[in-house]
Amino acid sequence: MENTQEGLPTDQEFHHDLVSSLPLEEGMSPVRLRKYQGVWMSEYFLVGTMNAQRYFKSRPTDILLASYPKSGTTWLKALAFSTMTRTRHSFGCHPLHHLNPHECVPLLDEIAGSLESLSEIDAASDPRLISTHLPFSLLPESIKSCGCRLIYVCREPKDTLVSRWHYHGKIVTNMGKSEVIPFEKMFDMFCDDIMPSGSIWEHALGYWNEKTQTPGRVLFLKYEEMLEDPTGTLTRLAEFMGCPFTEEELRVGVPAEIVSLCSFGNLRDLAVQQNRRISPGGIMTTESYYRKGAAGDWRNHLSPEMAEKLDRITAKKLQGTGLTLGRPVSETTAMDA
Ligand code: PAP
Repeated sequence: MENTQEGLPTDQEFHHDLVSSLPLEEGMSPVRLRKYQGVWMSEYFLVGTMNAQRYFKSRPTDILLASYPKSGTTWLKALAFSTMTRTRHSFGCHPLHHLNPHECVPLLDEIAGSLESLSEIDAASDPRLISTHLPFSLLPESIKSCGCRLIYVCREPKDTLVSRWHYHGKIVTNMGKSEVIPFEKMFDMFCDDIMPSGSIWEHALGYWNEKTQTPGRVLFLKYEEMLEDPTGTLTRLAEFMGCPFTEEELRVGVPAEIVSLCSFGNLRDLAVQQNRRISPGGIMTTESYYRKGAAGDWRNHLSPEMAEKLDRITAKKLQGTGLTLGRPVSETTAMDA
């Protein structure tokens, strides 16, 4: 698979050297960010990203779950995995009872850090369910060109930021550190696109553009719509994945069973019971992926000025694209009144 000629650096050594030569940002310590191909990325995922770009061979039958971090990935993985494998597992003794959704659907950017794990994905049978936090521009060429289906989940930027900040606090604690980045500092970095996986707006737009250019290739989901109508979302998901629910499944309530298995409360309770360290890098725990599981928590963290600033950036970045993320402050306030 890789260059092993005597005297020459292996591709792995080359990738490690390349990572350490990239521009570094330490404002989100202990997470180190490196600018790679124009995007700020978590250093931890960079060798995996480079390996994936170089070696990963996508197939037209693959289904790729893509998201900006903290946008609903865990939930989407649970729903897609349990829908795709529903004829193999009974709800009474389901893999999700002992595995975290992240262990059921591998993150390409992480797993490709080990060429051995990458070859296990290579050997997996169709259809493969794989996930990524990579922006569309950084995806391996084989994914871009092979025509495989992409499912993208996006979320209100203000809530994504809040979720990220809390998650960052868990990283800090789990690594035995004490310095948590002030929320205001992360807010500024978020506005300036200095975050793992780069700009939330560019990220969403990359997949949105692919959706508009290649009809039928991308299912675009919104976290808030999933909360409002989980069964409707699941029905669309199953149809898009090519395994729609049959009349009989609808009659006996299979979609409701899946929604309930993957509900925030159920997955969080299972994670508490599982109580294990998992990825990335064995730092996080099974519980780390569940906090509030709701829309609108930004109101408890952002000042009105901060919310307005983020809404302004969102409106400007998405102007004329047809894509919307979240709702403007005035609309939210009006609804709350
Ligand atoms: P990741 O990028 O690290 O995989 P991701 O799953 O995308 O994280 O996002 C985590 C958010 O999804 C958390 O949001 P919060 O911090 O605002 O609470 C988490 O609580 C939420 N989440 C996880 N599972 C579910 C679920 N089953 N239903 C609804 N929300 C969920």
